[in-house]
Amino acid sequence: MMDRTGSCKRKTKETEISLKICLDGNGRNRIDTGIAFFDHMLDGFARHGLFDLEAEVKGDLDVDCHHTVEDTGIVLGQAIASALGDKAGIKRYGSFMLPMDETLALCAVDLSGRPYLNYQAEFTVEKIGGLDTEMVKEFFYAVSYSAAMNLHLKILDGGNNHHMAEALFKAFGKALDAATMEEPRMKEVWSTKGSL
Ligand SMILES: [Mn+2]
Repeated sequence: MMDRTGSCKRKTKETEISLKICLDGNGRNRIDTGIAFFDHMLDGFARHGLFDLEAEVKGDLDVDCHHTVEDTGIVLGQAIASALGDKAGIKRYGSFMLPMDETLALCAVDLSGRPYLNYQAEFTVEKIGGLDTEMVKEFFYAVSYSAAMNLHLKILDGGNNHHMAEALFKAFGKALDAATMEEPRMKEVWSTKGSL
């Protein structure tokens, strides 16, 4: 398989982002979004998905974290889509159930070309570090539409808000790793329609 790396740069009045992801990496990452807790989440995603990830994000954090987190999701989704190319010879579906102490998170992914987010997570605090908890959903929503993936995320059991957020990001990494993995028995695009 060719080098599955995707890069994306995006600049608006609100954010300036440069991001690169290699789907066949080993989890090495260099992430700076200006929000330490969000960096910690993206590190968990990359590390446990075995993706090499570089992300340099300069956002209008003096406003709040909204644009920074949402736009990072948009750019990450675009980079994933670009790394995947025509999606020939990959497993397409992936899912993972990730425990973190009292928390149990589920993530299921279909790299279907049809964006959809089903997100069920109830946080009980408004903020974790510098990250507004309502932005966790916005991040995954942005990834789902910009990568055109069907993404289901669910907290089946929770308690500690840090664990809940982290379990979602790690479960997403594991599920996406499974979905992007090569399937040697399948040479073409795995769809009855012939394209994804
Ligand atoms: Mn943590």
